Amino acid sequence: MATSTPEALQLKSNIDSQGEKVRQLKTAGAPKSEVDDAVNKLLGLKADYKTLTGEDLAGGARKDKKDKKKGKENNQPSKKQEQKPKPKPKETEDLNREVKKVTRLGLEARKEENLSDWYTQVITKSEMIEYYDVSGCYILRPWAYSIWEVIKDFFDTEIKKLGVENSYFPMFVSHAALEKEKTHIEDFAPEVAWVTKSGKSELAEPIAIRPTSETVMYPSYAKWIKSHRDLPLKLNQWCNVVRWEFKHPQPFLRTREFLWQEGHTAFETEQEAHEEVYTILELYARIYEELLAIPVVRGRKTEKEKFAGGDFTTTVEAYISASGRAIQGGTSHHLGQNFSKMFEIVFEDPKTQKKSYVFQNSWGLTTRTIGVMCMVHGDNMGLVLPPRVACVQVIFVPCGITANLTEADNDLLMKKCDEMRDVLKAAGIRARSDTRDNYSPGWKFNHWELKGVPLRVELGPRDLKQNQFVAVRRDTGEKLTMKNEGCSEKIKELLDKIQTNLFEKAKGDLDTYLTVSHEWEDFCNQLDNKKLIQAPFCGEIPCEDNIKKDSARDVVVEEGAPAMGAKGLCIPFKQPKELQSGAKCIHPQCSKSAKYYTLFGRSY
Ligand code: 87F
Repeated sequence: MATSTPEALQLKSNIDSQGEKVRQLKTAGAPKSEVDDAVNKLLGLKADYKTLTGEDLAGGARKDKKDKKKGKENNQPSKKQEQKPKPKPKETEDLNREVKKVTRLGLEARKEENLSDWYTQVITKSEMIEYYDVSGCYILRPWAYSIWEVIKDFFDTEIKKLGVENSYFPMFVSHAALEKEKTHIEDFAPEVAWVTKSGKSELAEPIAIRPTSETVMYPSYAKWIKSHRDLPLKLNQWCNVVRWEFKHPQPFLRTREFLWQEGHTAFETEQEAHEEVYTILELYARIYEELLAIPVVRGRKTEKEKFAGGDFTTTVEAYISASGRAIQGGTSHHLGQNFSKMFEIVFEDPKTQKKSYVFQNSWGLTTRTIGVMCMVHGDNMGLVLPPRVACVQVIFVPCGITANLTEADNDLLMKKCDEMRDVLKAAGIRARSDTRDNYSPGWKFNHWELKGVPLRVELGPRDLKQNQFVAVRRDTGEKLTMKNEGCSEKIKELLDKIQTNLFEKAKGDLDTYLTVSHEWEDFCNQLDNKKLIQAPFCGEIPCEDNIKKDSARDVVVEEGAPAMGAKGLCIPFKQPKELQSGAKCIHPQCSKSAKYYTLFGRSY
């Protein structure tokens, strides 16, 4: 039986991923029941493979042993698995537009049933992420990195308009520099990774790897800033940082190394600094809303949740309805004069000739953005990419290649795909044409759906004759037959529609789950219904601790974890309504009056 059919290859790849999952669970010391479940699933996939091909597959978990012998620890595919299917004769049946059968071979988990498996499969099978043999670290493949590049280009252009300059500071932090910020870093200390050796010899002094760059950059700021003429100083850097977290890692969402931009600015006046905090926050909101098609709530962090080193923290918060959890999307802090006092960043005030401490901000956005996007838009067929960030916006797939088709007509069809791709490219659309002759149209549909390409264009011999094409939307599955004339404009319009629809869908979700509550019992019930709740709150840290503790549940909501309590997500800038005078704080044991509505919810 054929082991190189697309179905068999897909199944092989599923077996590999599952084998890898088993290995990872074992390495991470996961509970036995979890490992057993994963092993059973692997065995099931192998049985499917045997049913399909009549052959046993040496791979998945077994590959492990072989690889170890060779000293390989990670999940490099073996030569056998790397093989592409052999070119096969042209399709003898018209698979055109009715090949959903193979979808099952794509994702093996459903988003609404097992979110964590679904997520792992989506990001690996869409070729965004490759797993790596250091826990919490992942490879960002071009499909994911290209999204980061779109975000980067947008933000970089916008901050340059504001006069921000890029720079690069070292990734290593001396012990002495890190100590300078001791008071604020105390909470974070367990997450700092240290280099203690070179080769076999101990370093004289351990060197930290930056978890953030305040302590790296601010000693230079102190040197560079002498007079008001050196202000404002606005620097940004695009770099990686390392935070050795011990919570369960998840690609993009919680990783030990991640990419981000960190902006660090210094001003003469508090007012200028304040203005910038909000300007940057609005850019973050635009990244989510305009590029990633994800609505966010803009607000200020509570005293408990703000960056302890600063005066106040602003944030954009997104909502993942599949898990009922909110996620912090990006933060913009006003540091006041806290750091300038610590690092002696001063200038001579031109009016008083006295030394003045600068007012500072810092702001950061990470590759977590990509994970939020996968979670919010992905479905049971795979990734769904918003057109504005999609690496490929339109994929051309030649269809309807039957035995009757002459070679000349076949060539014509391939040529037409490439030609239309070029027309779209010339119009600034990221188009690609998949004219590979060793994959069936059905396999290609499945493949590009899994990768989330917003629009598929199917072209068959009949379409060629009638000067038309069939466009299939990834977000709705809708098929549209269109005349070739003005195709770039029509496709641009369609891509805009997809972008808008994705945003509207996510906005509908957020609106459905965003509520207001004035009673504790109702608050807790709403939380259990996955809601984000705006409730009157006194703003005090001990009270926020109580809200979290007392809203936690014993019931198991998600794989093994008891339902966590509500965290203060932010104090929304747009308050749901005016607080009634004398309104009390939501916590039943709190006798203080409320200061504002605060958004609470379970969160990542
Ligand atoms: C982890 C280890 C050590 C967060 C940490 O948000 C230090 C830290 O300072 C730490 N995790 N933070 C706060 C970072 C604040 C701030 N830095 C610049 C940002 C944006 C960019």
